[in-house]
Amino acid sequence: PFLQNVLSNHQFLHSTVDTQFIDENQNLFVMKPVQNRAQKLLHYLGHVMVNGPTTPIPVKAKPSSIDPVIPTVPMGDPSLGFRDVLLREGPEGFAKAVRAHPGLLLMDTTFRDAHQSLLATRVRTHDLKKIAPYVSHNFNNLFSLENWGGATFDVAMRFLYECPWKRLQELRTLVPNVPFQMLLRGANAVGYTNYPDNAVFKFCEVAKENGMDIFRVFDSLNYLPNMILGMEAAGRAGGVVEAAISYTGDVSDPMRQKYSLAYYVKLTEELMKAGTHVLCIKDMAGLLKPESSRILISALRDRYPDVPIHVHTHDTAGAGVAAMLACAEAGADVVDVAVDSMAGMTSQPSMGAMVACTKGTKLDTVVLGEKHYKIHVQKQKVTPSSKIVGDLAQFMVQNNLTREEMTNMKCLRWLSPLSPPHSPPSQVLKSLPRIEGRPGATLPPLDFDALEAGLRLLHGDDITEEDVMSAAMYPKVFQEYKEFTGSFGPVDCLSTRLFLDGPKIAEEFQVEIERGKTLHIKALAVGDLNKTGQRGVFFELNGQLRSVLVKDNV
Ligand code: 3PY
Ligand code: ZN
Repeated sequence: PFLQNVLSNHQFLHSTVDTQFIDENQNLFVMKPVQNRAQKLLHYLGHVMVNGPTTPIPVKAKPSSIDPVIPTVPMGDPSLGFRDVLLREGPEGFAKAVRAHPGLLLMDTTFRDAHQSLLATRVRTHDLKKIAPYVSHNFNNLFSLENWGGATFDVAMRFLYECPWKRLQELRTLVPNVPFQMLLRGANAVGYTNYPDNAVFKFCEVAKENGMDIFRVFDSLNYLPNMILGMEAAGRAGGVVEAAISYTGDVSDPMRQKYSLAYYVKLTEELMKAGTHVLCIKDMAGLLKPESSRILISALRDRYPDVPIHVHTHDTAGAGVAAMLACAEAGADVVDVAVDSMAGMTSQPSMGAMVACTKGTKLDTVVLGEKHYKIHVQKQKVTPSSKIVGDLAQFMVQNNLTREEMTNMKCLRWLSPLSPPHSPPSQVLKSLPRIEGRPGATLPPLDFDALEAGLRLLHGDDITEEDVMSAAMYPKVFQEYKEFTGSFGPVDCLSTRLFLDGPKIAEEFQVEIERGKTLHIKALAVGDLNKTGQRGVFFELNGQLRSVLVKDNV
């Protein structure tokens, strides 16, 4: 949807080109006049009005035309929370305070995993910011608010055209008292690939500087070297390190030997040696049942009486509340929940249910009175192996392979978490290069200065340290995000309905493009298709008539 010119052409920038290149690529030498932000936003709105959403959404339903009512918060600062303990006493003191807390603590996943699980990670900063003050004032007793990492980093740029770092900064200002928690994919940081070690270290450092507190570090195969790298990066940045064991199998079934209690105990021992502040059991597939919860958590509690235990699950099978209650009874300090309207199914168990089930018991969450979660009732599987499983299923369908044929290919046997592959079967890798050991260990360090210089050349001088990290994690996605916002302006200022659906004809609305600078816009008309396949879209902007020409792709 946006125009490229030579300044963002890889061949032009990175190789010698001659006049033939100019002859063959004349379109790259058409320089679009620089538009101001307001005109760019009109262009965006016109584009959506003509062509529909710029973000692939898997449902046909239109966003509601009724703006949600945002609950008010009292004047003044919110009450103190666990972040105040963390800032005062550091990660070790924080861990002690968590252990000393008498009731059950909760992590609210609504700002990350819940919408990653139910809404394809499409919740925008615009909306998170609106509810953030309420969360800060009323949910101040949470262990943490999970609001970053996992898929949110990528999706913010790729589909929502907004900066994930700005989300973190803005939420931090609005929620000063509740610790923020993120999901870090071990040595893969927030990506799907291997990064040089220094990129992972720098990523955690910048995340911490921008307001992140607790880093949940996992590796989908529990591959210890990758986990330890992520833990070191989070710890060196000054964050709370929460090493997470990905749980699979069923420890209550004596017939299942591979992921036995002994397996989890041994892995915990390694993570404790590596210096985790908090231990997490990450039941990403929702397999924990009350009995397996009791067996697993009481074994870990007995061995490690001082370390906080935090349990994460998904309510996929509907047993989430029962399992989390069993975990809490067996000695877990924290469990993950989501607000009721975003809970259940592949998301986390409901906060309201956990609060109600523990009320008046020794596990009382104390956190919330009923009045608070009234507001919320008004209305899968683990990365990257979830993607691998999906890709594998497609591969089997495309090649018409049966389960037996796949098993004979021994494709899956080398995926053994505690013993990294010796030599993956040739049927899988064929002639692809093999990496022995931890991939990051053999990658050359990332040259941040060179990366920054290249980005400045392409996008101008307002490139920040955070932008450099975004480009380090997702080079292509970052490039496309910059091109998109270069053409269409700060679309993160638009309400979600306008962002997805554009305005209705004759609708008047306001857009605050920066503090104190508000645009008054009225959508007037969409013109007929002209000979070149474009339509004029007409607006009133601050009382003046404006028009944009939009290519009709439909
Ligand atoms: C992610 O890595 O995004 C996950 O949510 C894994 O559970
Ligand atoms: Zn999860």
